[in-house]
Amino acid sequence: MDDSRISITVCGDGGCGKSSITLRLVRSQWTHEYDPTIEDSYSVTRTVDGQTYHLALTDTAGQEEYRGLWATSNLKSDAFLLVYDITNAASLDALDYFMQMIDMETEQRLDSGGVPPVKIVAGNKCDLQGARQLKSQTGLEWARGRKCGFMETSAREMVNIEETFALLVRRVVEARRRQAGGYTESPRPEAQAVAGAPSAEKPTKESGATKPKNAQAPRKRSFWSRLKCW
Ligand SMILES: Nc1nc2c(ncn2[C@@H]2O[C@H](COP(=O)(O)OP(=O)(O)OP(=O)(O)O)[C@@H](O)[C@H]2O)c(=O)[nH]1
Ligand SMILES: [Mg+2]
Repeated sequence: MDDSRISITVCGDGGCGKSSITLRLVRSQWTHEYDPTIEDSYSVTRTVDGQTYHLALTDTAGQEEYRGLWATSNLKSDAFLLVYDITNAASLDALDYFMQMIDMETEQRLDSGGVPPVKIVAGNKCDLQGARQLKSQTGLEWARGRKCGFMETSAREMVNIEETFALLVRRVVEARRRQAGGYTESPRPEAQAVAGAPSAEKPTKESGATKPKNAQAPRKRSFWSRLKCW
């Protein structure tokens, strides 16, 4: 196995921002327009903790009418980014559909001694604070309960995009190491959740905060100090 290759499938409800997140990472591109995806693939290289990784990203269909076209090969990914829209409560419920498929895949891999897939939940559109329907705490608890990491992101304002993918990479590296060391049990929820998680909803305005390109947030910084929401 080539350890530098990591496949990531981006999934979630229609319109939650999967393509916007993916295009931000791949091309630093942003558009207000909404063009529902059927399926798009991208390759991108990133250096995380001094190691270069080749990421193969699959941006999948969220709209229900296109979900039937979901390739079963998407489930073979090393990692899943499960995206919801913080301004649309139904988009978090919609993640149950994807989570069920991923859980079945996880069981199969554990049964066959494979590496279980890494799962990170992203609450996107965190720039739209006035329209927020889901507290960060709600998303975090949803993610923790399902053994997923958690981030809030904004594709529009480029908040936590690089950080989310760096987290995915680190978790895949950890999962592979764990499996190589003979520990095949599913990772503990607390090990999968983001360190320094919030104890309560809090205002997150950080005016004048700038994020260096390709910034890798140091792990000791708190979740909230890395979460720059307007
Ligand atoms: N304000 C704001 N709008 C966003 C953000 N991310 C995406 N959008 C907008 O939300 C709409 C849908 O975004 P897409 O990225 O196409 O959504 P998608 O999840 O790929 O949708 P499907 O391909 O149908 O599954 C577009 O109009 C985007 O401009 C964000 O972080 N903030
Ligand atoms: Mg899309």
